[in-house]
Amino acid sequence: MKNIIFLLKIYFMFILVQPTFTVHELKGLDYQILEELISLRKEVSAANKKIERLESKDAAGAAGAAGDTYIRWGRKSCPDNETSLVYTGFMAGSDKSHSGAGSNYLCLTDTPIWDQYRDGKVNSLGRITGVEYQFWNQRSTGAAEFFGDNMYNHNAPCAVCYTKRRVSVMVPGRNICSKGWTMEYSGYLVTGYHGDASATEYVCLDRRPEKVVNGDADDEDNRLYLVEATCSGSLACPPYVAGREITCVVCSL
Ligand SMILES: [Ca+2]
Ligand SMILES: [Ca+2]
Ligand SMILES: [Ca+2]
Repeated sequence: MKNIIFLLKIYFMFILVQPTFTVHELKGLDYQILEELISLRKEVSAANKKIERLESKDAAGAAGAAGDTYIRWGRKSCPDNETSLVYTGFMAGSDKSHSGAGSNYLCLTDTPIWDQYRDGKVNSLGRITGVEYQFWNQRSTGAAEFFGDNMYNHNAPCAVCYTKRRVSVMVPGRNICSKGWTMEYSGYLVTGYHGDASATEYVCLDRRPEKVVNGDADDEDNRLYLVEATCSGSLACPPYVAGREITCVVCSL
């Protein structure tokens, strides 16, 4: 059938054009069109594949492949603003008397899974402790005026939170976010005691922290304090004020 149509086309072209072309030339023309058609089909196929790739990339983004995580110190849940919980844990770090230990706080999972282990024998001195709210200067109230409850000697939990927003940042010294940013949580800057041997870290403790169950013993191994401005040296005062407790906020965009 295709051959018949092809021959009919040639016949009518001969009639209409009053052949300045030979059959051979027309066949050549047809092959040229065919080649161009094949080439166009290849280009369309490549373009379709490219579109499919871009669409699947978009879908991955929409499904949450992008985003950021942060630690919400002092809480076992994540803010109710389109964030989700990655895991809950115990705030952990180095013993206050150990000068050579890790200086960072960890959000140590509350559901550990073990690999090889050997209990009851100390093989090395890489150690980790929990962390307790100390706030010694506010111990008469347990810093309830800051945190809404008596926190003294209670141990601190933490939560690792995932946000679909692209990036998050902790801003020390403020408790609201800049325009266009979303607040994840706000609170007070905390760290270890300046007189202890161990180095610790400055982190943002939620302004309404929770307590680890049965963690109210006076453990004294790793203690959290509010952070105050020191105005006798290099810190700019104003805007900072001697002895005033510094706020913090975690913002995302
Ligand atoms: Ca404790
Ligand atoms: Ca204590
Ligand atoms: Ca103070």
